[in-house]
Amino acid sequence: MLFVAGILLAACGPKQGPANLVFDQAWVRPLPPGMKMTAGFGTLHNTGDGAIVLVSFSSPSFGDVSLHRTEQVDGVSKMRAVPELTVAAGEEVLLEPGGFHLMLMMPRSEMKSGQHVTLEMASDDGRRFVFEVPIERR
Ligand SMILES: [Cu+2]
Repeated sequence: MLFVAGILLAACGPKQGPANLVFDQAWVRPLPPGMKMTAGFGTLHNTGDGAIVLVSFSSPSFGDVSLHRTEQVDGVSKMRAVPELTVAAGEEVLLEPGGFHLMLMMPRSEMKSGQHVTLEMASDDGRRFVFEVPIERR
């Protein structure tokens, strides 16, 4: 619990500025047995009055985190890396199965339902946003 409290304090620290990005209803899918990757979803909501351009994604629980988008190409589902994501002021961007998702690779431990994952996002102007996201089967 101390660990979690420390993260929350860091997220509210003076260097961070106002936390204008909310990750609503966020969840991470439990790691399928034997799999080395999973995905995170939720609704990114920019509550501020300027656009947020997300350019970097990371997590202490995974060696590699990136933003992907699943697209249908000639009836075949393909994933593409998305280098940056702009969330306009007041707007929402949905991360959901079959669309945008956070690709979580190289897990550092078993990821089971009921645990939490810390996800970090950084914008092009250097702001960092930190979220505690539950691992849930949905
Ligand atoms: Cu993906």
